[in-house]
Amino acid sequence: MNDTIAAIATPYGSGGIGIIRISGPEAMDIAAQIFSRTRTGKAAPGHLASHRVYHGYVRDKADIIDEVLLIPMHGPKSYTAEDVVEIQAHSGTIVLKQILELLLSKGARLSEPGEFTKRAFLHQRIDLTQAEAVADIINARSVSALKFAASQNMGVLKEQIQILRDKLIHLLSSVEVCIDFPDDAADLDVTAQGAQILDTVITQCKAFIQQHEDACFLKEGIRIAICGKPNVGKSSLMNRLLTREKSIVTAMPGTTRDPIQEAVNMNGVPFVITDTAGIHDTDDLVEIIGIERAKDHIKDADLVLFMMEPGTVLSDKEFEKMVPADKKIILVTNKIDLVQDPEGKEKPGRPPMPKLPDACNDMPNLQISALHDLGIKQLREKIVYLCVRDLTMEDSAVIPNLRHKNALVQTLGFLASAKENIKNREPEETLAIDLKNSIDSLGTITGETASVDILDTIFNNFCIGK
Ligand SMILES: Nc1nc2c(ncn2[C@@H]2O[C@H](COP(=O)(O)OP(=O)(O)O)[C@@H](O)[C@H]2O)c(=O)[nH]1
Ligand SMILES: [Mg+2]
Repeated sequence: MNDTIAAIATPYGSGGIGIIRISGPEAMDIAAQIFSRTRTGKAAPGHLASHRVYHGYVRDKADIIDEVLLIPMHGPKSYTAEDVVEIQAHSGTIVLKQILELLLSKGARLSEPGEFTKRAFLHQRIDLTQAEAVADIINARSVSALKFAASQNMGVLKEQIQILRDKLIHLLSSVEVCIDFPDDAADLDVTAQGAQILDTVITQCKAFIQQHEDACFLKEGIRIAICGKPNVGKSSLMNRLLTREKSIVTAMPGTTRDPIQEAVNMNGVPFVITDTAGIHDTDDLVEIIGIERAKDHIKDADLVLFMMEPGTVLSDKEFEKMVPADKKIILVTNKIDLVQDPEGKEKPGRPPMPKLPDACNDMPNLQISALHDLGIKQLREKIVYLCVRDLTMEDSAVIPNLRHKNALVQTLGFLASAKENIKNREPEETLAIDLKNSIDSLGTITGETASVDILDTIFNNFCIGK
């Protein structure tokens, strides 16, 4: 962290403004070397006051590269907690590159991915959960994902983990008193007090894990698989839900072979929808593979849309073969236009409604026409309702990510062992080891005890300039 880094912080391409960011001990000096207040080259002010906006020009000797705004921020009141300068230039690939190259020629180093945020973490301006939230905010694909990322960025998860960690640290210090001064500690009932603290921390860790299980799909997307026999209109429905033509629709059965997957937002909730090959008996090798893949997607899905058309007849066995028993299912009868006219009057000579096994009686059952856009809005509402109705999240709720969850599971292991030790009246030294391990394990979440590997994995996923 002894050198000064620079990078283009805004996306490549043309735009209104492009920002170049410099951070490190030489940031002010380097910026002053390329900046002048006037066209003719009146030098930069000797001292760049913090948090002010300077208008001027970036110059390479006599050549003016661009007219810019320059914003110096003295550490620690900056993103990285170091001296930072942001240069707002016109956004074009060439102009930004030229300014960056000029900065590099004056002694700055091109930053690595996520290095600005990593410096903020290493200077303890933010913890690891907040750093991860920065990436989550950038990558958020839905309102809900953004909401949770933003609250994590404000330090909500960090604070809650710290509370648990502090409880354990407090307990550990009492245990250590008992170890060091066994005579004086007779009055200190560490075991009773310890068991109670352990229970509180265990309950909270479990609640966090549950929150991950319940709600991580709000970050990653609820998985929906559309399945059914060939030609019932699965691809047509996929396109309707996406509101664009993604899946190929033809009157020929067996058109969709590879599963087609796409992310979509419904009512601010992210979904990942998969259109699958129609399931039926076939000799076509490609179709057989497609059907196997379809079954995998159905198995993994959080919700299955089981599609039929008028005239479909399904036996118990057939239905079971297509959808595993424990799935959340919405039955969707498509091509309702063949049965009713737009006013809901039955058409003469209409095909009969699908005949389904008794097991389907209690499942939600909707009638749509993917071709004529009938009942799609109701289907969307039903999908969102079924998937998120149980989810009453407070605004300050946190959703631990997979890394946090794994650390919590590991912590629970140490805490369970600590409880056993208390129960079996093992020596205090053993309890102290379990407590230390659980404290360290919680510390990997906030970064207090995270290894270099963990840090690298997290920050390498950032873009350059962040
Ligand atoms: N009448 C009618 N035809 C439809 C409807 N939805 C789809 N189709 C037609 O049914 C055929 C099969 O559709 P497709 O989406 O490829 O079915 P998939 O094989 O299940 O993916 C195509 O000719 C579609 O135009 C509908 O709501 N009404
Ligand atoms: Mg299809």
